[in-house]
Amino acid sequence: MTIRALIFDLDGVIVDTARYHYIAWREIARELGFRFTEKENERLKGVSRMQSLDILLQVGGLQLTQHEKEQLAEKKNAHYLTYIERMTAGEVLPGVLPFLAEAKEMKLRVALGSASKNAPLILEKTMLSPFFDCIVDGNDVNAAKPDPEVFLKAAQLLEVKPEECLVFEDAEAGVEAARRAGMWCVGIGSPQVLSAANLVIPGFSGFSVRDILEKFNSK
Ligand code: B16
Ligand code: MG
Repeated sequence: MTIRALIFDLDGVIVDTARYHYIAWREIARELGFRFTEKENERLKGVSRMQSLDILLQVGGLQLTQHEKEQLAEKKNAHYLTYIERMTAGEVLPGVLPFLAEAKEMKLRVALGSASKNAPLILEKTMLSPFFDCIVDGNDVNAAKPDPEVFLKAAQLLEVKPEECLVFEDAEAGVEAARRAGMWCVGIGSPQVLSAANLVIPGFSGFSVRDILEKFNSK
């Protein structure tokens, strides 16, 4: 078995947009009249925009109509975009740039598999778009992670088999999606939380693509 493609999640793996999501959701909660804490925000990581809103409303004990929910999600996104528009290459997480450059040099296929509908804009602002052969994001899928759809679509576009793909994920639901897709998975974060991953590293700093692939190739 040989890994031919790398698929990266975005938020929490390549950049840390969670704090911008948090500021924007907290503002919506404030307008609705309740507090939304950073700890509660952890539940939104890797989850789609509408599912995030459902969790927020659950925290506030509120029930709204579909129309009201759509308006709130739009409002949150407009607020979130004011932060995203100002993002720069300096916000790419440590070690990511050399890792992507090495993958390119090794002629591996590289895809993004993210729940975010803003993924292309974030890659553009952080100057990472040229590293990706394809982007599969929240605009392209019907089922959110832990459903494997996002990663299976990426493999299809890259014309590789699932077992030739290595996924990098920071969220439990994302690790599950990768494993359900029949792919290998490196968790970025804590081994306790991401125990379903084949390997867990704290971040990309100090890790080369060659080091990581050695652990998977011909397994
Ligand atoms: P948007 P990922 C996810 O990104 C975030 O982790 C999650 O908090 C967010 O709700 C979701 O994207 C949708 O984002 O509102 O921009 O469409 O981790 O899958 O890259
Ligand atoms: Mg993530």
